[in-house]
Amino acid sequence: AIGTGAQVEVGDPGVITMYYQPQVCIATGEVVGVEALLRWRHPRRGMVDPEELIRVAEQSAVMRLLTRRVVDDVVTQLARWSAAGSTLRAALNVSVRDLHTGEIAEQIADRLTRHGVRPERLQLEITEGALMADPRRVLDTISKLHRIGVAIALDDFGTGYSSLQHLRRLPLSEVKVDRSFVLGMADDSDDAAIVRSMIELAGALGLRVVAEGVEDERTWRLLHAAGCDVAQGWFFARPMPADELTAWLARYR
Ligand code: G
Ligand code: G
Ligand code: NA
Ligand code: MN
Repeated sequence: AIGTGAQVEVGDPGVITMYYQPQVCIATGEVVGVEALLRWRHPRRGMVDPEELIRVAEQSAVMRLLTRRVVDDVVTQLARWSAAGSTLRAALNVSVRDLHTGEIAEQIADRLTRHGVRPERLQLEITEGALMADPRRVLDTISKLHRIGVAIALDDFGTGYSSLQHLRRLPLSEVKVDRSFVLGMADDSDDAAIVRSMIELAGALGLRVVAEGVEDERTWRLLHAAGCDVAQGWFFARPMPADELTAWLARYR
Protein backbone atom coordinates (compact mmCIF):
# COMPACT_ATOMS: atom_id res chain seq x y z
CA ALA A 1 0.00 0.00 0.00
CA ILE A 2 1.06 3.58 -0.51
CA GLY A 3 2.82 5.04 2.50
CA THR A 4 4.43 1.84 3.76
CA GLY A 5 7.68 2.66 2.05
CA ALA A 6 7.58 -0.59 0.07
CA GLN A 7 8.58 -0.26 -3.57
CA VAL A 8 8.26 -2.48 -6.58
CA GLU A 9 11.71 -3.16 -8.01
CA VAL A 10 11.53 -2.13 -11.66
CA GLY A 11 15.18 -1.33 -12.18
CA ASP A 12 16.65 1.88 -13.53
CA PRO A 13 14.50 2.84 -16.51
CA GLY A 14 17.14 5.15 -17.96
CA VAL A 15 16.66 8.58 -19.41
CA ILE A 16 14.52 9.89 -22.23
CA THR A 17 15.73 13.08 -23.90
CA MET A 18 15.16 14.98 -27.08
CA TYR A 19 17.88 15.25 -29.70
CA TYR A 20 17.77 17.85 -32.42
CA GLN A 21 19.00 17.54 -36.00
CA PRO A 22 19.64 20.69 -38.10
CA GLN A 23 17.82 21.34 -41.38
CA VAL A 24 19.71 23.48 -43.88
CA CYS A 25 18.28 25.73 -46.61
CA ILE A 26 19.90 24.51 -49.82
CA ALA A 27 19.88 27.92 -51.56
CA THR A 28 21.49 29.90 -48.71
CA GLY A 29 23.22 27.28 -46.55
CA GLU A 30 21.42 28.74 -43.55
CA VAL A 31 20.11 26.51 -40.75
CA VAL A 32 16.35 27.04 -40.88
CA GLY A 33 15.08 24.49 -38.43
CA VAL A 34 15.59 21.31 -36.47
CA GLU A 35 13.81 18.00 -36.18
CA ALA A 36 13.28 16.82 -32.61
CA LEU A 37 14.00 13.11 -32.20
CA LEU A 38 13.37 11.07 -29.09
CA ARG A 39 16.30 9.21 -27.53
CA TRP A 40 16.14 6.60 -24.81
CA ARG A 41 19.38 5.89 -22.99
CA HIS A 42 18.94 2.63 -21.10
CA PRO A 43 21.40 1.79 -18.28
CA ARG A 44 22.17 -1.68 -19.65
CA ARG A 45 21.10 -1.57 -23.30
CA GLY A 46 22.60 1.81 -24.16
CA MET A 47 20.77 3.91 -26.73
CA VAL A 48 17.58 2.08 -27.63
CA ASP A 49 16.23 2.58 -31.14
CA PRO A 50 13.31 5.03 -30.82
CA GLU A 51 11.30 2.91 -33.23
CA GLU A 52 11.38 0.08 -30.70
CA LEU A 53 10.42 2.38 -27.85
CA ILE A 54 7.55 3.83 -29.85
CA ARG A 55 6.31 0.45 -31.05
CA VAL A 56 6.04 -0.69 -27.43
CA ALA A 57 4.62 2.62 -26.19
CA GLU A 58 1.95 2.66 -28.87
CA GLN A 59 0.44 -0.53 -27.44
CA SER A 60 -0.41 1.22 -24.19
CA ALA A 61 -1.22 4.54 -22.55
CA VAL A 62 2.53 5.21 -22.43
CA MET A 63 2.50 6.72 -25.93
CA ARG A 64 0.17 9.47 -24.75
CA LEU A 65 2.52 10.33 -21.90
CA LEU A 66 5.55 10.17 -24.15
CA THR A 67 4.02 12.53 -26.68
CA ARG A 68 3.01 14.98 -23.93
CA ARG A 69 6.60 14.90 -22.75
CA VAL A 70 7.91 15.51 -26.29
CA VAL A 71 5.57 18.48 -26.81
CA ASP A 72 6.58 19.95 -23.43
CA ASP A 73 10.29 19.54 -24.12
CA VAL A 74 10.18 20.92 -27.65
CA VAL A 75 8.05 23.98 -26.84
CA THR A 76 10.18 24.73 -23.77
CA GLN A 77 13.26 24.49 -25.98
CA LEU A 78 11.73 26.82 -28.57
CA ALA A 79 11.06 29.36 -25.81
CA ARG A 80 14.72 29.11 -24.70
CA TRP A 81 15.95 29.66 -28.24
CA SER A 82 13.61 32.66 -28.58
CA ALA A 83 14.94 34.15 -25.37
CA ALA A 84 18.45 33.78 -26.82
CA GLY A 85 17.38 35.67 -29.96
CA SER A 86 17.08 32.69 -32.27
CA THR A 87 14.22 32.18 -34.72
CA LEU A 88 14.92 28.48 -35.20
CA ARG A 89 11.86 26.37 -36.01
CA ALA A 90 11.37 22.89 -34.60
CA ALA A 91 9.55 19.88 -36.02
CA LEU A 92 8.30 17.09 -33.82
CA ASN A 93 7.05 13.62 -34.73
CA VAL A 94 3.70 12.28 -33.64
CA SER A 95 2.50 8.73 -33.87
CA VAL A 96 -0.71 7.49 -35.43
CA ARG A 97 -2.68 7.20 -32.20
CA ASP A 98 -1.75 10.71 -31.07
CA LEU A 99 -3.91 12.09 -33.84
CA HIS A 100 -7.03 10.12 -33.05
CA THR A 101 -8.23 12.60 -30.45
CA GLY A 102 -8.07 16.38 -30.37
CA GLU A 103 -6.10 16.20 -27.14
CA ILE A 104 -2.74 16.84 -28.75
CA ALA A 105 -4.06 19.97 -30.51
CA GLU A 106 -5.27 21.34 -27.18
CA GLN A 107 -2.03 20.51 -25.44
CA ILE A 108 0.08 22.13 -28.13
CA ALA A 109 -2.07 25.28 -28.15
CA ASP A 110 -1.85 25.46 -24.36
CA ARG A 111 1.94 25.05 -24.24
CA LEU A 112 2.55 27.57 -27.02
CA THR A 113 0.43 30.16 -25.21
CA ARG A 114 1.99 29.43 -21.84
CA HIS A 115 5.54 29.80 -23.19
CA GLY A 116 4.72 32.69 -25.53
CA VAL A 117 6.00 30.78 -28.56
CA ARG A 118 4.56 31.68 -31.96
CA PRO A 119 2.78 28.67 -33.53
CA GLU A 120 4.61 29.19 -36.84
CA ARG A 121 7.83 28.08 -35.14
CA LEU A 122 6.42 24.63 -34.50
CA GLN A 123 5.84 21.92 -37.07
CA LEU A 124 4.23 18.52 -36.79
CA GLU A 125 5.58 15.62 -38.84
CA ILE A 126 2.93 13.07 -39.68
CA THR A 127 3.24 9.88 -41.69
CA GLU A 128 0.78 8.57 -44.20
CA GLY A 129 0.18 5.53 -42.01
CA ALA A 130 -1.58 7.85 -39.59
CA LEU A 131 -4.00 8.90 -42.28
CA MET A 132 -5.00 5.38 -43.20
CA ALA A 133 -6.08 4.35 -39.71
CA ASP A 134 -8.80 6.95 -39.21
CA PRO A 135 -8.62 9.63 -41.90
CA ARG A 136 -11.52 11.75 -40.63
CA ARG A 137 -10.38 12.13 -37.06
CA VAL A 138 -6.77 12.60 -38.10
CA LEU A 139 -7.76 15.28 -40.59
CA ASP A 140 -9.83 16.96 -37.88
CA THR A 141 -6.87 17.13 -35.47
CA ILE A 142 -4.48 18.30 -38.17
CA SER A 143 -6.90 21.00 -39.29
CA LYS A 144 -7.22 22.29 -35.72
CA LEU A 145 -3.46 22.66 -35.50
CA HIS A 146 -3.24 24.22 -38.92
CA ARG A 147 -5.87 26.81 -37.93
CA ILE A 148 -3.84 27.96 -34.93
CA GLY A 149 -0.79 28.33 -37.19
CA VAL A 150 1.22 25.17 -36.54
CA ALA A 151 2.86 23.89 -39.75
CA ILE A 152 2.25 20.33 -40.92
CA ALA A 153 4.80 18.19 -42.77
CA LEU A 154 4.15 14.89 -44.52
CA ASP A 155 7.01 12.63 -43.41
CA ASP A 156 8.57 9.65 -45.20
CA PHE A 157 6.96 10.73 -48.46
CA GLY A 158 7.09 8.10 -51.15
CA THR A 159 6.86 5.08 -48.84
CA GLY A 160 4.01 3.15 -47.30
CA TYR A 161 0.56 4.30 -48.18
CA SER A 162 1.65 7.17 -50.39
CA SER A 163 -1.28 8.73 -52.07
CA LEU A 164 -1.13 11.88 -54.08
CA GLN A 165 -4.56 12.65 -52.66
CA HIS A 166 -2.93 13.47 -49.35
CA LEU A 167 -1.04 16.28 -51.02
CA ARG A 168 -4.32 17.80 -52.09
CA ARG A 169 -6.55 17.12 -49.10
CA LEU A 170 -4.30 17.97 -46.20
CA PRO A 171 -3.30 21.45 -45.01
CA LEU A 172 0.41 20.77 -45.57
CA SER A 173 3.30 23.21 -45.75
CA GLU A 174 6.02 20.64 -46.37
CA VAL A 175 6.81 17.17 -47.64
CA LYS A 176 9.84 15.20 -46.50
CA VAL A 177 11.23 12.90 -49.17
CA ASP A 178 11.93 9.59 -47.48
CA ARG A 179 15.58 8.92 -46.79
CA SER A 180 15.51 5.59 -48.65
CA PHE A 181 15.33 7.51 -51.95
CA VAL A 182 17.80 10.19 -50.90
CA LEU A 183 20.38 7.64 -49.68
CA GLY A 184 20.34 5.97 -53.07
CA MET A 185 20.30 8.97 -55.36
CA ALA A 186 24.05 9.45 -55.82
CA ASP A 187 24.47 5.88 -57.13
CA ASP A 188 21.10 4.94 -58.51
CA SER A 189 19.60 6.89 -61.39
CA ASP A 190 16.10 5.57 -60.62
CA ASP A 191 16.25 6.92 -57.07
CA ALA A 192 17.56 10.22 -58.40
CA ALA A 193 14.70 10.40 -60.90
CA ILE A 194 12.14 9.66 -58.20
CA VAL A 195 13.55 12.36 -55.91
CA ARG A 196 13.58 14.90 -58.76
CA SER A 197 9.94 14.13 -59.60
CA MET A 198 8.90 14.49 -55.97
CA ILE A 199 10.66 17.85 -55.77
CA GLU A 200 8.95 19.00 -58.94
CA LEU A 201 5.52 17.78 -57.84
CA ALA A 202 5.76 19.35 -54.38
CA GLY A 203 7.07 22.58 -55.84
CA ALA A 204 4.19 22.78 -58.31
CA LEU A 205 1.76 22.39 -55.41
CA GLY A 206 3.47 25.15 -53.44
CA LEU A 207 4.90 22.83 -50.80
CA ARG A 208 8.37 23.12 -49.33
CA VAL A 209 10.48 20.00 -49.94
CA VAL A 210 12.91 18.58 -47.41
CA ALA A 211 15.30 15.78 -48.33
CA GLU A 212 16.24 13.66 -45.33
CA GLY A 213 19.20 11.29 -45.16
CA VAL A 214 21.68 13.56 -46.95
CA GLU A 215 24.96 11.85 -46.09
CA ASP A 216 27.45 13.26 -48.61
CA GLU A 217 28.37 16.19 -50.78
CA ARG A 218 27.38 14.51 -54.05
CA THR A 219 23.83 14.05 -52.83
CA TRP A 220 23.79 17.65 -51.62
CA ARG A 221 24.87 18.83 -55.10
CA LEU A 222 22.23 16.72 -56.84
CA LEU A 223 19.55 18.15 -54.54
CA HIS A 224 20.81 21.66 -55.19
CA ALA A 225 20.60 21.09 -58.95
CA ALA A 226 17.10 19.63 -58.58
CA GLY A 227 15.85 22.72 -56.76
CA CYS A 228 15.19 21.04 -53.41
CA ASP A 229 14.46 23.54 -50.61
CA VAL A 230 15.92 22.01 -47.46
CA ALA A 231 18.36 19.21 -46.62
CA GLN A 232 18.74 17.20 -43.43
CA GLY A 233 21.31 14.49 -42.74
CA TRP A 234 24.66 13.36 -41.44
CA PHE A 235 26.46 15.41 -44.09
CA PHE A 236 25.67 18.39 -41.84
CA ALA A 237 25.10 16.88 -38.44
CA ARG A 238 23.68 13.95 -36.55
CA PRO A 239 20.84 14.49 -34.11
CA MET A 240 22.29 15.92 -30.85
CA PRO A 241 21.22 17.28 -27.46
CA ALA A 242 20.11 20.93 -27.33
CA ASP A 243 23.30 22.19 -25.65
CA GLU A 244 25.48 20.48 -28.26
CA LEU A 245 23.32 22.01 -30.98
CA THR A 246 23.94 25.48 -29.54
CA ALA A 247 27.69 24.86 -29.77
CA TRP A 248 27.34 23.38 -33.26
CA LEU A 249 25.37 26.41 -34.46
CA ALA A 250 28.05 28.74 -33.13
CA ARG A 251 30.71 26.84 -35.11
CA TYR A 252 28.63 26.50 -38.27
CA ARG A 253 29.83 29.12 -40.75
O1 G B 1 15.59 9.10 -34.65
P1 G B 1 15.67 8.05 -35.66
O2 G B 1 16.81 8.41 -35.15
O3 G B 1 16.15 6.66 -35.36
O4 G B 1 14.09 7.83 -35.41
C1 G B 1 13.53 6.59 -35.68
C2 G B 1 12.03 6.73 -35.81
O5 G B 1 11.44 7.13 -34.59
C3 G B 1 11.63 7.75 -36.85
O6 G B 1 10.69 7.14 -37.70
C4 G B 1 10.97 8.84 -36.10
O7 G B 1 9.87 9.37 -36.80
C5 G B 1 10.52 8.17 -34.81
N1 G B 1 10.58 9.14 -33.74
C6 G B 1 11.66 9.78 -33.28
N2 G B 1 11.33 10.63 -32.30
C7 G B 1 9.98 10.52 -32.15
C8 G B 1 9.03 11.16 -31.30
O8 G B 1 9.34 12.02 -30.48
N3 G B 1 7.73 10.77 -31.42
C9 G B 1 7.33 9.83 -32.31
N4 G B 1 6.04 9.52 -32.36
N5 G B 1 8.19 9.24 -33.15
C10 G B 1 9.50 9.57 -33.07
O1 G C 1 10.91 10.68 -38.68
P1 G C 1 11.85 9.94 -39.59
O2 G C 1 11.60 8.49 -39.78
O3 G C 1 11.96 10.57 -40.90
O4 G C 1 13.19 10.10 -38.77
C1 G C 1 14.36 10.51 -39.33
C2 G C 1 15.35 9.40 -39.08
O5 G C 1 16.45 9.52 -39.97
C3 G C 1 15.93 9.37 -37.69
O6 G C 1 16.04 8.05 -37.34
C4 G C 1 17.32 9.98 -37.89
O7 G C 1 18.23 9.58 -36.90
C5 G C 1 17.67 9.41 -39.25
N1 G C 1 18.67 10.14 -40.01
C6 G C 1 18.88 11.48 -40.00
N2 G C 1 19.85 11.82 -40.89
C7 G C 1 20.27 10.66 -41.45
C8 G C 1 21.25 10.37 -42.46
O8 G C 1 21.93 11.22 -43.00
N3 G C 1 21.39 9.06 -42.79
C9 G C 1 20.63 8.08 -42.22
N4 G C 1 20.86 6.83 -42.62
N5 G C 1 19.70 8.33 -41.29
C10 G C 1 19.51 9.61 -40.91
NA1 NA D 1 10.25 12.66 -38.88
MN1 MN E 1 11.01 10.80 -42.33
